[in-house]
Amino acid sequence: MNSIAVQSLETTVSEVLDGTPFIDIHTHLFAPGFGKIGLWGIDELLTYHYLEAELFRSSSIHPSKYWLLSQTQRADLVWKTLFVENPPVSEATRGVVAILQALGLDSNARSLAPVREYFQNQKLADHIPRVFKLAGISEAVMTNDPLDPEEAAIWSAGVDTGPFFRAALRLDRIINEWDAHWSVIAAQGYTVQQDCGGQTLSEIRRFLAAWVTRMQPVYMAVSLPDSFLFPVEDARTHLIRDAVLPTCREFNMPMALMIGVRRQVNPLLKNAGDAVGIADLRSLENLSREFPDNRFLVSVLSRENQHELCVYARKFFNLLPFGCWWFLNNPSLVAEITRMRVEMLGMSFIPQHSDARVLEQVIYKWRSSRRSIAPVLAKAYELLTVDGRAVTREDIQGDVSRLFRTNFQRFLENS
Ligand code: FIX
Ligand code: ZN
Repeated sequence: MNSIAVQSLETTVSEVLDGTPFIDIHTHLFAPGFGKIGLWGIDELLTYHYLEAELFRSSSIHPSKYWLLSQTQRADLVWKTLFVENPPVSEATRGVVAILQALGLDSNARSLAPVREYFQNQKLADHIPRVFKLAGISEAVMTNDPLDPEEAAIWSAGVDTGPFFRAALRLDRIINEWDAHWSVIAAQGYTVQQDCGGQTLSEIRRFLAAWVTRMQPVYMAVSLPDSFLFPVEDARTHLIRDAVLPTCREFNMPMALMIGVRRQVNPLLKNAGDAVGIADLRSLENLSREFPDNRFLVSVLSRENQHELCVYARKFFNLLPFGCWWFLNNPSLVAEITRMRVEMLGMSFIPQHSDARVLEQVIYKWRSSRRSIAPVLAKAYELLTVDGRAVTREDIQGDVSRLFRTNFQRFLENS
């Protein structure tokens, strides 16, 4: 048995992480067939809401003035403020530098002209596999909203998601904004009512089944506020309990719950205007216990909720924690959360997803996650070795494949 010496563990772990293509289980990317709703290229990278949030802290421009600029002008201002006038040390700004370096561009350049020229010369059909290879991912799960008029039209017209993308049926508008959207569903010929009465719930099951057939999603998903409680006497509880979860069971698919976002605490910042809050995870306890035949992929946004999530995962095997979502996707927190999960759950979780909104972001988000997770796994193997059990490369490969591929695949298949 070729056991790994303690001093070689981190190198071996890094090699195995780099050599294993991951499945990116949650992104906001789109297959080429979706046209311009799929974002890529330097102007999209620079006007990413993470960078816009940082821009408003380092520039005197008021958001209302910023939104009046063209996207090119906005990108120029972000570049000037966060990359030229200030060193790009934050996770999100450094990410852009890492992308330029990975694509062989001059990441020290101060002018955007050569970078824009590079992207203008890219063909998406060649660019996507190159970017996925650089990111070390084999496929990405999209976020697909059946009530987004532009996207829905593309699905209705028929679209091939291709080899690199899988669909996920995202239900925020239905579950969180029922009062604003029930009439849109009614207009599509479903007998639904605002009060969820009558045939509403069976009609929503029919609506969901139609979209499952059309999209072939790998899971259904919803983001939920920090104030989310289940069960309570509201439309959200009815829709989840009597429409979404039964349909998930019917099609044998998990439901992803992303809990803890406070939407639009500062609407002036648009996508950058969302925040985080500590959620009462007893809702998760109730869901996991009351629906043992449903499977829940769960990510929580608040740092303070991470430990509880691990404890609930130890109580309910139909609950699979995933990712260091959004404001947690920073090296210090990825290391902290991953260490806690290894200590409490072994390898029975999914450490990360990219949440990429712009194609090339998968490059830095996965480079950064690999860099943060390698020492955490190596430390776990070091402690195991010191405590008397030798670790082999096969052990490490098995665990890494499990963390970034088979835990997800098996949870989808309920196997
Ligand atoms: O709800 C979500 O899927 C969030 O990831 C997004 O709303 C958020 O804007 C984001 O891009 C986070 O990284
Ligand atoms: Zn997301």
